[in-house]
Amino acid sequence: MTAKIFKRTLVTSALPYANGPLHLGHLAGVYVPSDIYVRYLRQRGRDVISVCGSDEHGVPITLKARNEGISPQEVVDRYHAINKKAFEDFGIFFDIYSRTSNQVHHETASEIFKTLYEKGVFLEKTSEQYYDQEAATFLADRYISGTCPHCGNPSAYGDQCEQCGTSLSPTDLVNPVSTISGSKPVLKETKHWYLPLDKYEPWLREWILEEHKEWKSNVYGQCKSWLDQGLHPRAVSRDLDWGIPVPVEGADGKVLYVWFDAPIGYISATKELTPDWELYWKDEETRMIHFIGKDNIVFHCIVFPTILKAEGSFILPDNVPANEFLNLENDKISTSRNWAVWLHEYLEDFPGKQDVMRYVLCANAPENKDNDFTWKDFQSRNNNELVAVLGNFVNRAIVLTHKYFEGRVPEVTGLTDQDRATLEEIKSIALCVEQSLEQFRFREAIKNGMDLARLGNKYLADTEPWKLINTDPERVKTILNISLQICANLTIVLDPFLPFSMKKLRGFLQFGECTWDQIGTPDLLEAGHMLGLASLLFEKIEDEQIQAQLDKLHLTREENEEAAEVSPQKEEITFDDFTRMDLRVGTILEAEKVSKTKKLIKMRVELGIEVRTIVSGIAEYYEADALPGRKVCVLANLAPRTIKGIESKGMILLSENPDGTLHFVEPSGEAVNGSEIN
Ligand code: B3M
Ligand code: ZN
Repeated sequence: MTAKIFKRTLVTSALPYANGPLHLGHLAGVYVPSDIYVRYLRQRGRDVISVCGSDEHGVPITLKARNEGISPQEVVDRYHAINKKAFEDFGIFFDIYSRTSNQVHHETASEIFKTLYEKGVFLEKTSEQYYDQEAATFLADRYISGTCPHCGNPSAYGDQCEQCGTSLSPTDLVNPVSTISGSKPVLKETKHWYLPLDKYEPWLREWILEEHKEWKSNVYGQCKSWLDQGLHPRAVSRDLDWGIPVPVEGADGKVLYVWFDAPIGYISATKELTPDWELYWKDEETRMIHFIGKDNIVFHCIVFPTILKAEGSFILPDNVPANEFLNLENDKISTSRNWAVWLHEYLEDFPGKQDVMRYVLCANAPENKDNDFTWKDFQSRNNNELVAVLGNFVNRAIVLTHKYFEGRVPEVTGLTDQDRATLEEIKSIALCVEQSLEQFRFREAIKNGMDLARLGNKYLADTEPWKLINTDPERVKTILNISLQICANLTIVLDPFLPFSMKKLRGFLQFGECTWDQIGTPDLLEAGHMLGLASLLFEKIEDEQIQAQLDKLHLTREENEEAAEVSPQKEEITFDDFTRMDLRVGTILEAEKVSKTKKLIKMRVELGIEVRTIVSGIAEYYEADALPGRKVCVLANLAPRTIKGIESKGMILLSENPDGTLHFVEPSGEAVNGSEIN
């Protein structure tokens, strides 16, 4: 592969659906890497723009609106604002954060659809789809639920079973139900436009499998597997009332499929940003890079490129560095189960610590396989790496300079071999960072970047200026000069990763912004330059703070489990089945713990008809002594069972509390022994 030289770069980051807030998984997979990459290119002085925005169409938005009883527009207005702010707060920089409900986007997407339509690219097909007669609407896949034919999950969706992960089509479901009205949907004919991906398959094979062998293996592999399975025409319109109307005759009530219009959102955003947008979209010397998560690979590598190719005037992505997923404390991140760390909540709990999270997410990015975020790892990376390595080095260099030289950068009085080697090392570290970033290896890049701080720490530990100051102050001047040069270089090398902290560090050093080319140049900080005052660059994170986060998650888990434990209704029974049960009021006469058991209490219960022995597993909830005299409900005609050698005749009814403890179902105070319960 000959490396092509590009004049400019267009970076796109997946447009998040404006139907909910952003969490750590979003940042780790897409936005931290894209932001690092863009900041790095800028520092190198490259012509680069970065576009993103809200994806405001599609069923996820309409579902949210329906759930909350508000309009789709209200949903997208709310989350567009929230998500835009979350990105800003985390220092995720975009030249534009647009939205697909904008006029310019509607026009752009319509135009592209029309161009393809007029070129005769689409197939028009009539097919049968589920229709909800009560709600008078066709049902998007997500609006149909039913039993999964593979695993029997009774609440699978028309597009996917979340229990076994199989992707489904609505007609696969057993007993489909409309989630809008609860009624049984009927099949009805409807016309749609299809993108004939199959026709583009030979071209896609050549373009991806031959010309882009350099793509990340997870991306290349997924594309290859799609292509090997064979592509099929894909509908690019939907029967829905939210979205961009299909811009041709006879398409009433139909909108563009969200995955047709959303990637075009990158084009619309660029248009909105600059009148020169065509330079970024139509010039072969532009390099386009899509940052996405793995669930978006097929759309960015196969569907969107096919649309662009069919249109004919646009460039194609040069690389699609998709990441895998981030899990949270060994469990899949899930919005519906609230198993997530929300960006805004993180910043409330850790104000000013954006860089810590950026660092951890990058160092632990799910680059080639799914990865796990844990709060323990977060704490130890902060304490052992950011505080102990980076913060510690910077602090020592600056504090010692204040102490020995009144805060002025001392001059170099002569270089030893170690000094020279250390200075040389700065450039080679930067080169490693560069190479990793150019190959989208962000984990490796941040590790390499931190090597510069490790270099500084080692240099100080080896040279021990605090010992030399009394015997050889001239030598100390050189040592601190070199240490401060390392600090200055850090502000450049780590800036793409830790923009907030490097800004702070520049403040400590009274040092301006530099370009990547300046890394390793002599005397970045000139002798005599006055430093500013330093405070701590990073603070230790205490066990209690981590415990609080874990507690919060555990509370969520407990709540989920409780919700999940409301067990589904059992199989239907007849009235006769019910009347076969002899339920009666009784009074406990005696009670004693069954020896050598933890849970069992043996009771004598007056049932009106007779006195019964009943054994029940309630010792964790009741003291035997407190039981005589209590009224209980008893299933009297349950077949006798022998428990720990005691024959138990009947069962006392208990109800379960949310915490799992059991309590007597109590009859009213006036009920007498033997009264029937119906
Ligand atoms: N909104 C899906 C997602 O957030 C979608 C990405 C669009 S990128 C053009 O996963
Ligand atoms: Zn299933």
